[in-house]
Amino acid sequence: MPDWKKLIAGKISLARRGSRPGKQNANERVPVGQTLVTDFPVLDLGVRPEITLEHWKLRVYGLVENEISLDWDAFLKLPQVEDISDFHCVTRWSQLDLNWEGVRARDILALAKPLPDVRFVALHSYDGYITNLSLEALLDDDVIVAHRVLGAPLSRAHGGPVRLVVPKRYAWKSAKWLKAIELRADDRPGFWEERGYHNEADPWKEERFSRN
Ligand SMILES: Nc1nc2c(c(=O)[nH]1)N[C@H]1C(S)=C(S)[C@@H](COP(=O)(O)O)O[C@H]1N2
Ligand SMILES: [Mo]
Repeated sequence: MPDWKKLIAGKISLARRGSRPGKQNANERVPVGQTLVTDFPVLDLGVRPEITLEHWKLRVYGLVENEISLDWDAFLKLPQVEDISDFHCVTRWSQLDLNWEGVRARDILALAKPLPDVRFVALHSYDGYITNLSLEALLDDDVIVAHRVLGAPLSRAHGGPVRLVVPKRYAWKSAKWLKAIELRADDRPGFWEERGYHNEADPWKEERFSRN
């Protein structure tokens, strides 16, 4: 088992650390307080579930007319897109130009026919992780349910076989090992949101913490 207390404290202290002058704004695509990296770090709670393609399923449930559970073949038959976007982690690294391949989250949602009172979503992962988004944020056209990046199948470390990618939010909203999308009328904080991280998480507004 990971040492949760140590992990959580470590992450929060990294995110709280003052930004580094000099390195800031060297590139207008890098939000304030972030430093560019090119090695695509791996970050998570340390539980990296192994899900075979045979057993993998993605469920969409909650306030929907038509609950769905996609298996691997059904998922690959959906319209596939490639989207190049930047990835910003609250622990202050950013990686530019990741070319994600997969299915737009909005296309998957449409299959489930969301009811009119849906305003929020909860993303559930195979490692037990949960994060939340507004419906609006999930429907953005750069939000991808991804199974490939950098020209190769998504590795288990980066959330394979399938993860969510939400480029306009800090990376903790990009749920790895995605298992289910729950459509809700009310918002409910996820793992990090319950521990003081900002509910919206827009890196361009430096929405790191919900309070200072
Ligand atoms: N299921 C799951 N998704 C997760 C996490 C996690 O612990 N579990 N960590 C989040 C955090 S805090 C970050 S910064 C990114 C890191 O993604 P990467 O490891 O591909 O860089 O994944 C996010 N998605
Ligand atoms: Mo993170």
